[in-house]
Amino acid sequence: MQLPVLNDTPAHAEHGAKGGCAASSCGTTENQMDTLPDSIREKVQNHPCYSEDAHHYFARMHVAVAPACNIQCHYCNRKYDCANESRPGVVSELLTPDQAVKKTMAVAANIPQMTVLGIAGPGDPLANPERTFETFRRLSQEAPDIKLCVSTNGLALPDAVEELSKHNIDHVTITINCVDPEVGAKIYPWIFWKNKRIKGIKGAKILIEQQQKGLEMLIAKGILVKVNSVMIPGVNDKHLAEVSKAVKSKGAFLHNVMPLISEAEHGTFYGVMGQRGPTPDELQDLQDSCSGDMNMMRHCRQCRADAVGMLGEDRGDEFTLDKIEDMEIDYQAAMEKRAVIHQAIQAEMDSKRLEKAEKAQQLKQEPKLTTRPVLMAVATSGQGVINLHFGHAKEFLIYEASPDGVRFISHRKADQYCGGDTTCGDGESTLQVTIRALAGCEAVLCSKVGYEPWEMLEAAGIAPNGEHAMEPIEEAVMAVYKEMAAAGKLDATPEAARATA
Ligand code: CLF
Ligand code: SF4
Repeated sequence: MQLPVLNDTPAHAEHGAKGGCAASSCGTTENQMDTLPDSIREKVQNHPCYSEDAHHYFARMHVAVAPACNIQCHYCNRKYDCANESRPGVVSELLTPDQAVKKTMAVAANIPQMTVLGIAGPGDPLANPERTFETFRRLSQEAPDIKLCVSTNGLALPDAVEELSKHNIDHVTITINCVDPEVGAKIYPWIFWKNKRIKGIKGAKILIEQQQKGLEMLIAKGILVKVNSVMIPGVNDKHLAEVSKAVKSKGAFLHNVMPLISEAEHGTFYGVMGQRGPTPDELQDLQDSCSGDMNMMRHCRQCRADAVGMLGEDRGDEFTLDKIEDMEIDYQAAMEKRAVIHQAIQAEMDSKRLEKAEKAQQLKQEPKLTTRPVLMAVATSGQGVINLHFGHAKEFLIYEASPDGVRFISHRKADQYCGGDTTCGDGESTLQVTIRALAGCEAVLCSKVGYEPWEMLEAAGIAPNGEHAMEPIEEAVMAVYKEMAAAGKLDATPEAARATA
């Protein structure tokens, strides 16, 4: 069966978290998927956030039904969506539960790959329990094939666990930035607790206790927990490895360390105070150091509270309230169609997983290369293959190739070069900005690339490569790596150099 194309406009966009996946740790990888118990595999295999693999195939959507919040984070300006799960500085359209249900069913019928509905704002979903649970209750009855997911700061979590488990919610994200109230007091000026505003260390201590208690209660109920942490240099960066250990020991499934984004124009405390976010290298180093303790998510796009589509793309404009009002949805028929498509995608993923395992076996049989690792950028609109024109990419996935194999590292935003604006402020062309975003990469793999970008990429030391169109990403990256090694373009690793000295 031919899998449907997810979007006829080039996919992907925005959001600057630095990711990184690997054979070792990025969401749930293919290797790990084989070792998971069936009950957990079933929960993660089509969840685009909990499985790095699934995010190439499946989409999610959020409905912004939860306006209020019960704490204050120094990286938040309440004019915008909750920054614990969303990119700071965006405003989502607030929906009633009824509108949210309609919108979800309209999206599910039109984007059959949409498997997960999340509530992640614009405030804290559990600080708005009536609106949040009304939405979940109706969806679990009216659209039972959609997975339900929620993201919370954790303050009200213990009181909500029972209700969450009633609505068949298998996935909960808690944002845990610290397990030490002294660190917490630097992040949270106050919490609103039992009708009082509680400030400083005292407030942070209550928040941490509630988060940890909620985590334990969810695990006891068999609900999968992802922990988000915002990395704030000089505040909690040194502390997050401890957070990772602590949440893993309690049974959290995945840790998603996201970069602080603190633009002054967002008007947050940190933004105004000039608190910087981490550099991509700092973020990756922290993710790598935490990954010894637990699975790390590296493909997060810090979505808006009303995001629709594949991670990194936003198709919200196709589902505005006036548009869904005019849509006639036969959800029973849509569910049948969705089931067939999900099965086909799953079969394709399984067969790719087998192929990949075979290739990895073959690689082990070959004489091991001793060349240094190389970063490559890949243009894809999904399905795990190189299928996007360089000029249509709004983001590139970054992979590292080394003698040990290929691992996903992160994604980088690029302003669309063809069909988009041709200039971005500061007199730089969009193409120049895109090429700058690819700094550190030595090749870019895409389905096609035009003459002008080809020349500019080469001049920037990035080899353009359109020879692997429609090939699986990791295979193509390894093939290019081997070509570079065979052509003598790569130095030996320091270990190999020492061994031959
Ligand atoms: Fe949404 Fe979050 Fe559920 Fe995913 S997003 S509530 S777990 S369905 Fe995903 Fe978006 Fe990152 Fe969130 S990429 S911001 S981790
Ligand atoms: Fe803002 Fe979310 Fe923090 Fe509430 S929990 S203050 S909405 S970032």
